[in-house]
Amino acid sequence: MTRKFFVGGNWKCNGTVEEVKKICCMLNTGEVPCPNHIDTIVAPPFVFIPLVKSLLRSDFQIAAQNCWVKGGAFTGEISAEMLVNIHIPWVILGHSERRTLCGESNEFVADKTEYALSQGLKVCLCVGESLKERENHETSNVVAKQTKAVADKIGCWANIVIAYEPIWAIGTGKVATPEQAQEVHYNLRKWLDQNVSPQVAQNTRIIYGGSVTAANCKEIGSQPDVDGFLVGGASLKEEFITILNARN
Ligand code: G2H
Repeated sequence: MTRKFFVGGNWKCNGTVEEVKKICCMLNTGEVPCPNHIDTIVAPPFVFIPLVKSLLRSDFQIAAQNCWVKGGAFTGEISAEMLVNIHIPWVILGHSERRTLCGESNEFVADKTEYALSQGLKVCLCVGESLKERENHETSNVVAKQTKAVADKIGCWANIVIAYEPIWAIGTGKVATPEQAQEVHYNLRKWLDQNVSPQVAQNTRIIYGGSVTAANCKEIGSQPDVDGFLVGGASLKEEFITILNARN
């Protein structure tokens, strides 16, 4: 089967009301592939989600950049239930900025993934190695370990997209070569084949993230195991439209 192309725009901690309005206008007027050929998600900061939801055309789906598990005494957090309650279909979990800055462990990311899925959210699960781990030839092991933590807790992969984001390529302008991306995606798919099931390996979309731009998206996106992108900096700019058209 062919896996549907998937592109996410992760706005991270950026924007003002005025800027959000401009980005939505840019997206609404952009020429993008029809939703039969692409799934597009846009992940604004929490406070702008209602605004984006009210402005954006319906073929762009909205994602949160994170969520907690069950609601309760967790000051400053947003629960999976709250996202469901305001009809947000997607959440990004395990982004390396949260793993690094907020100390999120593989197990915690797996707990959140399990819980988000149980509430009906779809999850864009981020994995990826540091520069030191790559230099020590640990990339495949690190990515497999991060994925295994989730595989140990969930039974169904239909609502998961895996984003491979090498930490050394995030926001650095230092992008993985198409060969490097393909190698990790291939190995991760092989891991899924051997440790989850051939069907899950075949069907699960594995997207690449880390300094994706209009200039590099076509070449990376043409690799057989690269099913799309998670885009940070470039998703705030006009070039995001070019990235959405990377397969055209
Ligand atoms: C990686 C990516 C988006 P950028 O974090 O998830 O960001 O494209 O800015 O490297």
